[in-house]
This record gives sequence, C-alpha cells and structure tokens, in this order.
Amino acid sequence: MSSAAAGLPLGSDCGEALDALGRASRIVLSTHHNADGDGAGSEAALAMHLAGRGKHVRIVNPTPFPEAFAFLLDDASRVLPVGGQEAADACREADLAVVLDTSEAKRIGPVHALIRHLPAVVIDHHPAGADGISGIVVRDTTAAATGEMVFALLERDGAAWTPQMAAALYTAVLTDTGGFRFSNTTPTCLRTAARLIELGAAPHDLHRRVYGSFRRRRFALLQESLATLEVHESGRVAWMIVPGAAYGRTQASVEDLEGFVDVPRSIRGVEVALLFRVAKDGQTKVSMRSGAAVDVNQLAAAFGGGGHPRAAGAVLPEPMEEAVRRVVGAVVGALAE
Ligand SMILES: [Mn+2]
Repeated sequence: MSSAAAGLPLGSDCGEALDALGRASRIVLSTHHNADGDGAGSEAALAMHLAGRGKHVRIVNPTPFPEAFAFLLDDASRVLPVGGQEAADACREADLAVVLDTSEAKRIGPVHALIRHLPAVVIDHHPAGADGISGIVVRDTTAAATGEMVFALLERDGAAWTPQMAAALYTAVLTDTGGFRFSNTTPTCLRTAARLIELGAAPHDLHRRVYGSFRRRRFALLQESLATLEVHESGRVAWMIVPGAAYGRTQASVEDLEGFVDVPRSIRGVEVALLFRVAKDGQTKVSMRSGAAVDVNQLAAAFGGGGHPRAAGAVLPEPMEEAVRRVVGAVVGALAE
C-alpha cells in the first residue's frame, strides 16, 4: 500500500481488509486475552470509526475489557462479556469479525468458537504462529503496535478523526513501546504519535492515565516481589517472582503487574529479564524480555508460548521452583550459543 501519511508496508491485504469492513454491517471486534493498551486502544478506535460509518459494532474479548483502558471507549455498552447470551447473539448475527493484536486462535480462547463461522479480518504486528485464524490477514511485524497499523488503515479509509479516536491509538502506541522507550520505537511510530497529537490526543493526560494512576495494591505486590529479585552469576539474566500468596492477599489482578518485568530488565548488564507468576492449576507463567542477544520468541516457543523476538511469554505446566530452574537454564544456554 502507499499510505503517504503513515508509510507503513501494510501490503495488498490492506485494501481487501478495508473492502470487507466497508461491506459489513454488523461487526464483532476481538483481541487476545488480558488485552493490553494496544489491543484495547485498537478496538476502541476501530469501534468508533466503524460506528461512525453507521455499522453495528460489538466488542467480545476472551477476558474482561481492562479497567485501566476503559476510559478509551466512547460507548462501554458495546463491550459484551464472553459467555453471555448477548455476546453469543452478537456473534451469530454478525457478518464480519475483526481480530486485533493477535492472529492466533488460541489467543482469543472462547471467542474463536463464537466467530469461526464468520469471515474475518486479522490486523496484527506479531509474527505468524502455528494456529492462525483464517481470513484476510493484515500483518506488519515492523509496526510498533497494532494501533500503528489501525492508524494507517483508518487514514487510508478517510477516517473522520475525533480526539477520542486519536487518544485510543496514541495509547496503543504509547503502551506497546513502553512509553516510547523500547527498541520498536521507530521514526514511523513517532510520526504516527505526532499525527495523533495533531488529531487531538493529549500526551500528558494519557501518560498520567496510563503510568500515573496505579492502585496501591500494585505497590504492595511489587514490594513483596522485589524480595525475590535475583541475578544469575553471569550477570546477564535477572528474574523476579510474584509470590502466589501475595497475589491472592493483595487482591491484585494481572493488570497490576504491568511493568513489573521492567525491574529485572533495568539492571546493568542484564540481557534477558524474566517475570514469573503462578498461573491456574499450579502452572507457572513467565514473561520474557530481551535486548538483542536472545530471541525470546523462539525461547518461549520451546515452552509452548510465543510473542515477539524481544518480548514473549509462556505457561509452563510445572510449579514455580522447577519452572524458574528450567527457564533460567534455557536462557543461560541460549546466551552461551
Ligand atoms: Mn501489540
């Protein structure tokens, strides 16, 4: 494509995707479980754009719409809880599904069964996985955020921008770049952000809402997690564990853990940072972050997970201690290669 405004290499599927969106009248949007600012912001902006075109739009996610990003929605009644009758009805009556920020069926969990009969448009910046959702796939792994791709699509579609649409996509780009700090912070993504500010996104306000509005319980949890911080003798791997008991006691949610992995990551000399937490049924979830030395997407894939080369995750079947030993061992091995 040739979106002069965005300069994104979205490919020929971009036009096909816009055609499908243009033809549809009842559209269901979804994103991966535990939606982040990118998934939530992309959904919010696309919902506003499509509703503005007179479409009937509903958002059906595998997990509740994140409370921290609810302010991005112009109409919260469009969000329907999965498992409810309204969500089932919306999916049955829809003529198009749009999946954002993932292209893998397993990442949308129970939503996949609800939308698999529908034609689908997938907009994603992750590398293709083994379990791809079939449909028109618009993929750009060079995009910092799915929100950057949605911006390019909406520009090409001649969107009638509102400050709230701009804010939603600015938040998507802001959060997926860790506040414009990570290696995916490109000139293109900063140009996108600049354009979104011109369209009405307020950087100071959005930064405060995203990074300056944490609940106290987050810090209670961080306090206990910090006590587990360890650095491997090589100095190149560091990890932190979110104690299971503290997790329950502080009544924290997964949203409260946002940014925890930045603690081990920010230690001098550390190339791979890991955050472990208890998952359901005694399993262990690990989030991985890497500099340039190791492709953690490959590493996570070896444990049945995935993500990006520099940010990935996996769920291991074993309990904490064993999972930590196995993952740290694998990272040390990868660093030695
Ligand atoms: Mn993303």
